Amino acid sequence: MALVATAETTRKLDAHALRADFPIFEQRPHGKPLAFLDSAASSQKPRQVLDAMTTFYETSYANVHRGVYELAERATAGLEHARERVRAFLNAPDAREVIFVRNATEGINLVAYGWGLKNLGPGDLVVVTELEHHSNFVPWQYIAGKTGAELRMIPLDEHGELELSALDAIAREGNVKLVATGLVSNSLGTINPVSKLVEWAHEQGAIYVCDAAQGAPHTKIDVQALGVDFLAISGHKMCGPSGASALWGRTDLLLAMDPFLTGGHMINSVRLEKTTWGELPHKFEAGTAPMAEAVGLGAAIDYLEAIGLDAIEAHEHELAAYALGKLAEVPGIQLYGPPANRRAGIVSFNIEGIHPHDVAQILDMQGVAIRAGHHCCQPLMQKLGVAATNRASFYLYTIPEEIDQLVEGLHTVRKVFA
Ligand code: 7TS
Repeated sequence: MALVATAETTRKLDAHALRADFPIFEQRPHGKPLAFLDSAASSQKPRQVLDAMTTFYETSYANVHRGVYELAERATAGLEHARERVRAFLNAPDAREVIFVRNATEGINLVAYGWGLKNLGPGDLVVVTELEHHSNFVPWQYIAGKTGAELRMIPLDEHGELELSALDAIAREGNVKLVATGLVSNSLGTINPVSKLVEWAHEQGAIYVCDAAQGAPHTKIDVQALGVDFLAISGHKMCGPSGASALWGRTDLLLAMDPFLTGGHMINSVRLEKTTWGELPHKFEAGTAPMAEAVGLGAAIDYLEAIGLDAIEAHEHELAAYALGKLAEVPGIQLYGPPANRRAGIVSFNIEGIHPHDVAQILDMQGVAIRAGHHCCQPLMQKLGVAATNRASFYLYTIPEEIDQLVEGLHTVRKVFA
């Protein structure tokens, strides 16, 4: 098949060639080529990332920030180089604003506890959307409950896009203190108008928290251009290893916040009467850092930037358009979410009369890995009126043949259940 090149695209990636970087594709599950269509849950890792981590373990491993010996200094330099790579990736003003966390969930919880507990109270509103992943919903619901603040949801329209006309009515209901939304929906692929949301949040005197777990792998992020106050990324969804992600926050906000986790490394001085907190970013990095993992994340950023985020984004749009077109030909299919040009490489669907788990299980026998369930988006599932969907998600190494394999697999699923 031929993919349609978008007019704006300057660089085009060669997914067939890039696959050679990913050892996982060497295997043949159930004797079939692996069609890995679950990158939104976690991406595969290129050899470049695995090698960077192995080299770090083999040549530069020691605990960071503590030793005066050369090895510890080299390990510290590795970690701090990775921090600088994340800073540049997000165009953050200062590397001290980049805090290493285990995952995006921890980054969002850090803000919920560190900022929310201190700044929210009765009469305040925390605004999220019906699209949110539980990681950007439950922490806010929980902290609102603890502080007496209330949660409000920006509703979705029939395309699965935010109904911004609802914002004024929300503002009339109370004191909007915090707005937290995703950049890209993990279920529908919807790309949210973050700049508009930031502008509205700031007009209300609120801060804006961006869950960029799905946005960062897909599109170039510039925290200064977006104007966000906090932004969480998920390293394992953008070719990095599990265990190292980052939260970026504005210096003034981070300085005024309470720490999230306390203990070793995050202190300035510890006395019987009182402990004082360390400088940024250490105040928020209690305990031993995910050192090798952070080095892996830095290598993942090198890898993504060498390909080009613009090329990755264009590739995903092409795949989404191709998949939506091919899937629409499957009888009894219900597709969810916006048109291809307004979504990332994520497609959710249901096949009439067949439970998503049955669909996914039969597809597995054909080498096709997709996800079935609520995708940690139960409020969205409620809105769609379903308990679960099937979800295929794409990344820089996804090739159209994998989508063909999915569509063929779905015809088999229908035969089995006929
Ligand atoms: N936010 C969004 C939008 C996500 O998609 C996810 C994970 C998270 C936050 C949490 O990220 P983590 O780094 O804490 O793991 N999404 C999914 C998914 O769609 N299927 O499995 C995990």
